[in-house]
Parts: sequence; structure tokens; C-alpha cells
Amino acid sequence: METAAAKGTLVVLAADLATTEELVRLIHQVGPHIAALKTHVDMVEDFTMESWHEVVAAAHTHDLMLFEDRKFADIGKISKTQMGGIYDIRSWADIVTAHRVSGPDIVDGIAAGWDEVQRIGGVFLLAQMSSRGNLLSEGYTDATIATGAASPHVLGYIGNGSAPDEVSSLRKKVGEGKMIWTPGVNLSAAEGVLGQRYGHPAEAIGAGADGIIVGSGIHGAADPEAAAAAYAEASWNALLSR
Ligand code: S5P
Repeated sequence: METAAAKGTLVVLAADLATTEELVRLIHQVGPHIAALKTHVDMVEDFTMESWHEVVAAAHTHDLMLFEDRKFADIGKISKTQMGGIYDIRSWADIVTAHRVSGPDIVDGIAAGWDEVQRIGGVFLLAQMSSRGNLLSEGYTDATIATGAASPHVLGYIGNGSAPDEVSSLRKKVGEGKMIWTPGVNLSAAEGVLGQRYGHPAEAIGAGADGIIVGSGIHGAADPEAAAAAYAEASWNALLSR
């Protein structure tokens, strides 16, 4: 939020690109207009730890936290080891996502992963999803929030940005103590590919989101910098009017 307030943006960039070179270029293009950098490290085709450090350094240049959208879902002890491995997520990510499906101990497993390298990070639990037909029912959302409320490692929840009523219902349940970041937002597209759904970013913020996760609306735009600035403005104005 310090970064967000300094830059006047609630945009979390979903940097879904295939090479580290493209990632570094995009980060420098849009860095002034975004508040955090979300990655899917396992979609990067030319991954080496060395080249990944360039991505991390580029993010730090723009005062961005590294948010690896790993969507951990296994039992606690396996999630802990998956924080290491070839990508060594624990060594560079400040935030990760996790599903609640395997039980509440996944959160402690992830925290133990950071602990092994003397780092501390935060977990976003998926309380809702933006994709059509997902299985995250109301009861599942409630159990997810109960887990998050009981854990100092959980800093927030992923909500469904494509449906403002779902975001406001989530906000009511969560209260003000944790963050809600919402993917499934786009300024122009009504529908995404392969089951993705979109809503307007200002409506997601108006309904209670603290951050909007934007991917193709920015990296797929003809002018990513102008697009990032437009999302930043829409998100910040929506926050001010909320
Ligand atoms: O429910 C979800 C949760 C997430 S984290 N729906 C999502 O789309 N996401 C992520 O947000 C997804 O993994 C992708 O990186 C981003 C949305 O990308 P866009 O191109 O549709 O904006």
C-alpha cells in the first residue's frame, strides 16, 4: 500500500510472458504505474536463476513486491519443499498464492519455506476465482476466510473481480483486517479466453478490492505503458470515491 499510495495506483501487473527479456522490458515500461508484480515463474521458457535475478532487480528498481502466483495446493510439508526446488520461490518472492483445499496447514508449510532462508512473506488465499464453473462455493470461501483470519501469514484473499457483488460479499466477510486483490478485470473486454470472465476494474475497487490484478489488459495492449496508466487512474479514482 505504501508503493500504491506513492504512485497512485492499485494495479498488480500479471506479467504472463514467456521470456525474461520480455518481462524485464515490460516491468520498465509500466513500472511507474503499478503497485506490485505478479509472476508465473513456471511459464518462463528461458528460466535460469541468473536471468530471473534480472526480473527481480527490475521489480526492485520500481519499488515492486514480487508476487509469485504459484497457487500452492498440496499438503503443508510438500508446499514447504515446493517453496525451494529449481525456482527457489522462497528466496525472491514476497507474496505467494495458495488454495485452501488441502487444509489449513498449507499456510504454515509455506511460511516454513520462507523460514528456511530467513525470509518472511505473505500468503494470499484463493477465496473466490474469476474463471467460470470454478468449485469455490460459499462454504469453501467461508472456511478459507476462517483459515486466513487465524494466521499471521495470510495477508489477504483473491476475490472474483468479474463480479462486483461477489467482491462486496467477500469484503463483508473479511472485514478490514486483510486485503482483497481481484483478477478478472479489464477496461474493455467482456469475456476472456478459456473461461476467464471480466468485470470493470473501478467496480471491483468500488465493491471493496484493494488491488486489481491485470494481465492481458496491459501486456496485450498495443501500448502497454498507456494501458497501465489508464488502469492506474481508473483504480485510484475508484478508491478515492469509495
Ligand atoms: O481466479 C483467478 C485467480 C488468479 S490469481 N483468476 C485469475 O485470472 N488469476 C490470475 O490473474 C491468472 O493466473 C492470470 O495471471 C491473471 C489474469 O490475467 P488476465 O490476462 O485475464 O488479466
